[in-house]
Amino acid sequence: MTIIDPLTFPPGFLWGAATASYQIEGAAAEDGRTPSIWDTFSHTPGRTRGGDTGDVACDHYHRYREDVALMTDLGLAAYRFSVAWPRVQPGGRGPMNAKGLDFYRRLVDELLERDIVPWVTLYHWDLPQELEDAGGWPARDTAARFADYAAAVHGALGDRVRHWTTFNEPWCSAFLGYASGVHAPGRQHAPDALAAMHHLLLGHGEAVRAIRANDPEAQLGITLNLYAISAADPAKPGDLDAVRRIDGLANRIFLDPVLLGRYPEDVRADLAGVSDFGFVRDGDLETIAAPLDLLGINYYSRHVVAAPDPDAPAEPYWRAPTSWPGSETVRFLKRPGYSVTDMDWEVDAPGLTETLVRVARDYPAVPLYVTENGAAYVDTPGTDGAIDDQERVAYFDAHFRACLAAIAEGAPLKGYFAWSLLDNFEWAWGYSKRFGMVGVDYATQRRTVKASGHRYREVIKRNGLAE
Ligand code: IFM
Repeated sequence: MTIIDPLTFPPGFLWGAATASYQIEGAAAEDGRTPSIWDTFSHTPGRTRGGDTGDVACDHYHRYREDVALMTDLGLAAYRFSVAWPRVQPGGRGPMNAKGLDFYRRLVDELLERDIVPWVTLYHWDLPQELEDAGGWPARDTAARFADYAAAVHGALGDRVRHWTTFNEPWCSAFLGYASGVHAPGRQHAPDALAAMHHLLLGHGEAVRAIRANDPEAQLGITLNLYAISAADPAKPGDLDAVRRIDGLANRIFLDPVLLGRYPEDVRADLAGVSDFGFVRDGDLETIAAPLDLLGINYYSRHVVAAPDPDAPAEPYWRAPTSWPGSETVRFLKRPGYSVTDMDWEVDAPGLTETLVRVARDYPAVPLYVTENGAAYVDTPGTDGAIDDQERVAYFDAHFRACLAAIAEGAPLKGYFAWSLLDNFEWAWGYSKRFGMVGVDYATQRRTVKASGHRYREVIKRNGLAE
């Protein structure tokens, strides 16, 4: 009888770390790169904490060799990074920029030389500004532009890159970008946010189709930011309805079209006052539901929600209410006794198990990868420069256990990517939030592996936990 050690991951489990172009690359105006919506947004006074921009970030564009060496030092088997669209196709249409593509060619070569699997995300939020000026994601044409760009990047790198993610967290691009406006391009128009959502998904489906036509063996997927959602009081029907609404708007509105080929009817009904979904054309959902080889799940926290209660006004919550068109009345609650990260997100590792098991249960079978998971904490280097980030060590440890529990329950989880390899530009929060397993001193660009990075190396080496 085979005894499966409950602390060991299945053989071949893929251990990696993730980053994104605008958050680390810098070199914002080099070698032909043109502005993205995040350049414009971050250079607009008042949009980011302290006016921070990604102009320099971690200077990864120039230091990628050093960073890949760090990956080897950590023992990473895979590295998930994104391609900056305006670097490789300035303006978002027309000819490709050889110098921009060369950067990613060099990066991929460096990874392969070190036996690290390159995993490309085609879109992690840096839409070329010219495409935003032409209507952005609320405009249908942007989906076609994305598919062209995706096919061209695949054409350049597809001989060496086998794993492709079309979009990272389209919820953020649509709802934070076009509804609450806390992300680029900073628009606040709920109907446009829904049109953006649909066109992001359409772009996904069209890109999958285009890449598949040229490369039937490519591993193709999308990454969604999914949440565990629970009721403040499961005995209250109003709270349960709040769960249904937020699960609909956070999870099912993306999972259902991608994996089932339809938008959830109840969510469409919740959104009836916002949009008639007139942007959906015949055949779109078939395109969006193109068969996938994998699903990426980014998990950070749980939402605890309740029905409206005029006598118990909710704490202000940064994602509510404007990021949730159709759910303005739902209260997002903090639970006493739960620790929070520096993002003020509750730490809830069992929510990761719940999320993985739920996707495996409710949707057609597809290999799952945690493509992001991690935590921001305030790191204070010791006098010797060491960064002893024990809170992050504990966060990761709890989430590794959550992955093991999901696998034990039958979820087809094949890999895990820590967010993030490096401290980086945390969008509207600028450099004030640190997510890295490797610390970055932005004044000197010195990298320091934190205690969490050292622990990750041990976990990868053991393919599991010691105790
Ligand atoms: O930094 C982001 C990343 O770009 C997308 N997922 C969530 C991370 C932490 O907020």
